[in-house]
Amino acid sequence: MQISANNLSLITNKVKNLPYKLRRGLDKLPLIHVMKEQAYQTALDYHTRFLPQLDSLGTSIVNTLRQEGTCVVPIRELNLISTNAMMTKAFSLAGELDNISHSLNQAENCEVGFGQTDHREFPEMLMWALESNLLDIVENYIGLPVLYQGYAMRKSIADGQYSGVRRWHIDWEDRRIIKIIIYLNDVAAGGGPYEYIPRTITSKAIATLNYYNLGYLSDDEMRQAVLQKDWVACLAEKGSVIITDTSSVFHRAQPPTVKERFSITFCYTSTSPLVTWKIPKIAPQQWETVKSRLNQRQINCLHKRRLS
Ligand SMILES: O=C(O)CCC(=O)C(=O)O
Ligand SMILES: [Fe+2]
Repeated sequence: MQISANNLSLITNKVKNLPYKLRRGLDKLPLIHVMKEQAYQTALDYHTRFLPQLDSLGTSIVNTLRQEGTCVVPIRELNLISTNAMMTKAFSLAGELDNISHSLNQAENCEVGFGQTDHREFPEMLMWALESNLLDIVENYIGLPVLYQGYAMRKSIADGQYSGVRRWHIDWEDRRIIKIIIYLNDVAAGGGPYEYIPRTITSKAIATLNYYNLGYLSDDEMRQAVLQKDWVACLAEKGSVIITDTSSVFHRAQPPTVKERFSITFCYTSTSPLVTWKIPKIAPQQWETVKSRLNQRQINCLHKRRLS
């Protein structure tokens, strides 16, 4: 069945103001699902001709993401000019996080981040997240124009508690997502590494577990579908960058037991994601200076659009 762009945008317009849960329910209806998939495939095919050329590092990262779902590189290898400025800011924010008091033994307090009102987007983060060479990699993997959703800083308390993103799950912000997690301290065993299950094994596990409710799974539940030897913990040094598609691999932040973990996560999706992060925007005066240093493609990465 062929669906015209007009039909689709009429329908998406009508449903876009519905609450998430209802919308997700509607998306699962066979007709709507087929229409959305067709529009998505058409958009992917159309955009192929506009994909930027990659150098050998970019090609190898995208290939690893397609096969494995995750790859780890030292940040200096990305060769981005704004890395120093971004990392300096990230370490200073990590210092601020370290001063936020938390009470142990409360599940909701085991991951400490900034509240929505504490921080605006910072120029250092924005300039790094929008560097052309990085966007080239993200766009080639996502296959569509990219939306930069924002970043989140986290301090993961070493209390061994299993809650929230410390349990196995798959993200559903979009059909393809790129999360870039940068470790701000060395992460060894017991230090709460990012842990994932490679892509092909994840696909089989989704079928075995009938995982279509997008909830969190315990280690015992995961063991029923995937041998523990196939769980990959990203143990890596400070300044390591984990590039991962969290919509294609089961993953979690392993609960730290020995040492806390500080990290910053940048998130990218297509410009028509299923979920948009509610994150603080950059201050208007700062935006004026940042804007003059960005090209149109970089500015476009800050705006949502419809697929059709
Ligand atoms: O930070 C991590 O190790 C993973 C957290 C997570 O689930 C996510 O960022 O989607
Ligand atoms: Fe996640």
